[in-house]
This record gives sequence, C-alpha cells and structure tokens, in this order.
Amino acid sequence: MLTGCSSWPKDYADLYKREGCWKGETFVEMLRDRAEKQGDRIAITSGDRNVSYAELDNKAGRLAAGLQELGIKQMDRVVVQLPNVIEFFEVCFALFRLGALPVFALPSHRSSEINYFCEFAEAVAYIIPDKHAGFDHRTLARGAKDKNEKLNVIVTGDAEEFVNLADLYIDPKKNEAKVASSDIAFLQLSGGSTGLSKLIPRTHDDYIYSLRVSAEICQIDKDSVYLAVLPIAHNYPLSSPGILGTLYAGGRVVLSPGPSPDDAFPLIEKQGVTITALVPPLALRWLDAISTRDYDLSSLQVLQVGGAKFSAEAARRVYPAFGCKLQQVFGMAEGLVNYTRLNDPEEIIINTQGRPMSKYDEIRIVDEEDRDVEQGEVGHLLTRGPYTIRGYYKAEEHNAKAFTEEGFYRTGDLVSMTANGYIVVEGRDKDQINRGGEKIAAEEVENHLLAHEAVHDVAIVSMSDDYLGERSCAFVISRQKAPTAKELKQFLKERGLAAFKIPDRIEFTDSFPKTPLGKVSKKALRQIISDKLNNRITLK
Ligand code: J2J
Repeated sequence: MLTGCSSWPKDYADLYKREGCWKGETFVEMLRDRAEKQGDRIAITSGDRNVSYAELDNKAGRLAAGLQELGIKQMDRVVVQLPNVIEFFEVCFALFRLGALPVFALPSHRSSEINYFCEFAEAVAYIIPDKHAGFDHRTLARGAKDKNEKLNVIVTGDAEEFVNLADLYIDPKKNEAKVASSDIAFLQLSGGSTGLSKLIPRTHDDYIYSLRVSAEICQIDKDSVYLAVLPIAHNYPLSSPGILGTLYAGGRVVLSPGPSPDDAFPLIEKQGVTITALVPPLALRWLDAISTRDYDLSSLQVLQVGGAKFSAEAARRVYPAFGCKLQQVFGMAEGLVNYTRLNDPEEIIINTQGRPMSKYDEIRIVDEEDRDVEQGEVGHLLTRGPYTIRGYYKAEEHNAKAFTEEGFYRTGDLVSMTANGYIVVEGRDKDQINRGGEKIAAEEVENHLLAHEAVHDVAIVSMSDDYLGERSCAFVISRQKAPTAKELKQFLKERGLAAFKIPDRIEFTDSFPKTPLGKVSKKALRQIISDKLNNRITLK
C-alpha cells in the first residue's frame, strides 16, 4: 500500500470481498479482458477517429513501455492534465499497467493547483496537451519544472523542449509491474473545504465495484453510447457510470469537443448517443436550446444531472423537452454515489437526489453532536461503504476531523431522507462554494487574497444565482489604500488560480459580522449579499 493511505479495516475488507463487491479485478485485467472478448468493437470515438478495445489495450501496452523507459515505475505519481481526448485513456491504462498513479488534474487548473499537486504528490511526471481552450499548458510545465528540474513533462501535440507523448509508443516489454486489485489505482481530487484540495486514493477493487454497480443501475451494456461532455478526469463523468463504467460494460464512449448544445446535439444524432451526464447549468442551457435546434435526439435514453442541486422546476422540464429519462446523481469523489433509478416514479426523480447505489453503503444523518436525527429531519450526512475512502492521502490531521472514529466520512452535506430511503440535499456545512458543479474551497481563495498587501482580512461566501446555482462573493477589509475589485481579480489570476475560483464579486467592508463565539459569521455575510442583490440594503 502506498504510504500515506488508510485502507479499510480487515473485517470490512473481508466483508466486501465475501459479499462479492471486491472481485479482485484490476483495470489492467478489465481492459485486457474486453480486448480479448470484443476486440473489434469500438471503445472510443473522437471526431473521425474510432478506437477499438483491442487497439486501446495495445496502445496502452506500448505507451506503458515508453513511460517505463522514461523511468516511471510502480507507485510513482503522475499528474495528468488532459482534456477529453483519446490520449487520456491511453495514458491512464498505460499508467495502470505500470502500477503508477495518475493524479487527476482538471484542464482548468493553473499554476497554483498544478504546482501544489506536483509537489504534494511528489510527482515524477506531468502530462499535458500543448494547448487547450486557448491556453498554452507548456507554460505551466515550465513553472513546475522550475520547482523540480527532474519532473518529466510529456506533451500531446507540439512538445517544444519536452517529451512528445507520440514518441513513447514503443514495443511492449514483458516486465510490467505486478498490480494487485487492493492497490491504489489513482489519486482523485476532492472539492476541498479547507486550504488546498485533498487527494483521494482509490483502489482498483473499490472503484471497479462502483463502476459495476453504476453500469447496472444505469443499464449500460455493449450497445450503450455514453457522450462525455464534462471534463472526463472529474469523478462524475469518469465513474458514474461515466467513461470507465461504459468501458467496463463494453459500451462505446463518444468524446464531445465541448459542452455546448451546438457541439453535443449533432453528436447525439450522428453517434446514436444513449446516455450523457450534465451539471445543472448545462442542463438548463440544453433545455433552453432544444426548441431552437433541429436535431434528432431520439436515441437518448437517459440524461443524468448531478454535481450540484438540480431544482425540481428544471427537473420537471427534462422529459417533455428531451423525451428521455432524467436521472439525478448525487455523488462525491470520496466515494458514495446516489442515483434515482430509471424506473422510479416521476415524483422521486424530480424531487430527490436518489438513493445509495449499493446496499453496503451505510448512511447516517446526524445532528451537531453526531446523534442520529429523526427520519425526515435535516442533518449532516455521514457515510461508510465498499467504495468510500477511509482517509485522504497524506492528511492525518485533516482525516481526524473528516472521518468519525468508526470510519464514517463526514460529507459536509446537509440532507434529509424520505420514508423510502431517498436523499434530498438541503444544504451544506462545509466552507465551500458549489459553482454549478465546480467546487471552490473558500479558505484556499481567502489565503491567496490575504497575500495581497492591501488586504487586511477576507471572507468568501456563496451568493445564489439563477444559472449556476451559486457564485462566489469575497468580502474584503482593505488596509489604508484600498485596491479595486479588478486589481484583486487580476492579482489572483497572476497567482495562477483556476479561473472558476476567482470571486465573481468583491465587496469592500469595514468589519465582518461575528458569531457569538467571535468567529466571522459567513451566514450573516451570505444574508448581506443576498439582501443587497435583492435591493433590500445598500452597502457602502
Ligand atoms: C447537490 N449537491 C451535489 C447533487 C454532488 C457523481 C456525481 C457528482 C459528483 C461530484 C461525483 C450533487 N445535488 N446532485 O463525484 O461521482 C455536491 C455535494 C457533494 C459534492 C461532491 C460523482 N452532487 N453534489 O460532484 O467530489 O456537496 O463530486 O459532497 O466534485 O458535490 O463533489 P465532487
């Protein structure tokens, strides 16, 4: 086991094995098996390119050899920051073969996040596109290499001074690593609530279990076509059932160049897409677009919406607009995923965020003192189960707070449960903003702003937004010479913070409202900005 990871206690591991959750399968075997059984079937479609299962397995083997020659070995961490491209799959499966661990960065991450991932994970390599969405990722690589000159930078496209991924596909060697199903397969990112994102160690056993159950619930089979519109490194499109769940079931993944209706609708028609996954703002965009576009979307059977709360009003519009089933998905990269089931009554699909995917998921809803609340009451969601981690990577101190002594993960979500076991997300007690599915740890951004010489104190809260659900608002107490909001945003950009974390609004104030214990009252700040947006009060 990788140092810095907590595994399940033996009695739980035995239980999950005995009950057939963990079947001892690795990603390496999974792909090899599909390649043997259905090698000619298409695994991934991207533009005009179709890659069969056999080809994908073969490419992964060749790339593993090249990566190995570069010195990448078992347990090494590799920061992977690739958009929705075929190479993402080849890289992941190549690393799995070596027993090396991808650390899944998002394409929107910038130097602040990337340098942290590389440093904290002690990464030996960083894999990027040359440019993506108008941004040159090689500039990030140069910054990361300045901090660690041994870092191998591997680029798809024009590599400039770095290693070109295309040159690493060489004849496979026999001496690949012995990978066990209980090994950590990769490090996923947490949304974060304190400081920087935590890294989430997921094993082959636990993740493949979640893929298997997800694929079953979403009725994915060989004939399914999953359209990937969200960034595929994110846990939701990666695993719920997402691209890996689709490959698990032997289906086909189609990569969309972007999330807009103009990118996705023609692909749904052309490729006969049967299922796709969206976050609520995108679902709203698609709902608005459908009446003005003339594509045949009749192949679509399931539209998943998750990552942030989908309002009942919007949920009600899905079936009439798309003629397909809505599935609400409430999940987290730490593990637990809840789904509404495809044959659930309409009222459940519209009004709840689903129920746990596995009968081995343990759910507790508790009050401030960790006492179970009455059924139907709102409380803090705690969970434990066969695919929910028992601890973050190298985060002993944080783990003591984020998990109970019995190993339940404190999700930070406030939920209630219906009489028939469905979960309704009611709010959050973690210091996080959920900007249309993109998570922002308030403290991380606050720390960056505090580094500005004119900022005396800062508190970041969410403000409600019709489209994104929430946006971020920074309340700033400045020193003598007050900066402008524009200057502060520019400052954050220059510090290399991902764009979605830059506050949507900055309010200057002289003091913060306090709780009776003397802490900054974020609740009162949320109220202030809400009142202001509703024109009830004027701030200076
Ligand atoms: C309200 N809040 C939600 C929902 C997630 C599947 C789906 C989503 C994620 C994900 C994921 C929500 N309604 N339907 O990993 O596999 C908020 C909660 C949760 C946090 C987790 C998956 N769906 N959320 O969003 O790790 O606050 O995973 O704790 O990014 O998103 O965020 P993340």
